[in-house]
Amino acid sequence: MKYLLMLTGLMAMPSFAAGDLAANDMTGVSFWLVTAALLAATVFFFVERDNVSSKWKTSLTVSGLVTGIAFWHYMYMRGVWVDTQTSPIVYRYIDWLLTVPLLIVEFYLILRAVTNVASSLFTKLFVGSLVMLIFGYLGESGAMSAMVAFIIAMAAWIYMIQVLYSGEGGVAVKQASPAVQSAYKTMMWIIIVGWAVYPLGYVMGHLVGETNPASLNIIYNFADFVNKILFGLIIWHAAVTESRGT
Ligand SMILES: *C/C=C(C)/C=C/C=C(C)/C=C/C1=C(C)CCCC1(C)C
Repeated sequence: MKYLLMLTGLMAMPSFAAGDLAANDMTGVSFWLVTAALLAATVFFFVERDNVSSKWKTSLTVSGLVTGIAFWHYMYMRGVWVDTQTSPIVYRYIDWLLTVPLLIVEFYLILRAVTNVASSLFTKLFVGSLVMLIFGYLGESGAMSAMVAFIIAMAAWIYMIQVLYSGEGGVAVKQASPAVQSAYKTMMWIIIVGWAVYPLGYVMGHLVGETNPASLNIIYNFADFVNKILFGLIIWHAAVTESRGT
């Protein structure tokens, strides 16, 4: 209940966009849709903590924090978009800087719930994600060549996949319960296929022809929907299934 009150407070905040959303502005519409979905997901994850066993509660909290932090930034990002039709690069990367490490914590929690994991796994993923995001920002803000930044960020992302797939992560999960194993597999898909949508957005926005903020942002918004909300729902599903079984 207290969470609902908190969120109602958030919704009472003043409007963040000065202008109005145009009906033919599909990128703007996608900002609006994802903003609302992030708020709904945040309420859902916090309320659902009551329906899972104690070892899953932190995972749902982290999912709720990810969507909550993103909701906050989307309130500003959609305002920037509607007012200026340019990419809200700074808000976007501040959001990612907070939410990507939290998503990595989520991986770590899932593994730790079932087996001993080396904390070096977390460190490697954390460092990989920092390199990926820092170079993404440098490339998008024009501080360095968009192509060179892209190649370095791609290398960091591939390194993270390799750590999870063949490193500590892949080994540890073999001893886990079926529900955790399937959650982990789905999460691997999220990191490989779901996260691949971001570099696709970068390519469409920066590397083919003129800079194209409309394509870039509609793709990033879709990616956030998949990787923050869907990802959380997968964990929620595993948590509910496992909690019933015990
Ligand atoms: C909630 C936000 C998430 C999960 C953001 C993830 C972002 C990425 C996986 C970004 C990756 C990038 C590359 C792999 C290369 C080009 C630059 C980036 C930063 C878009």
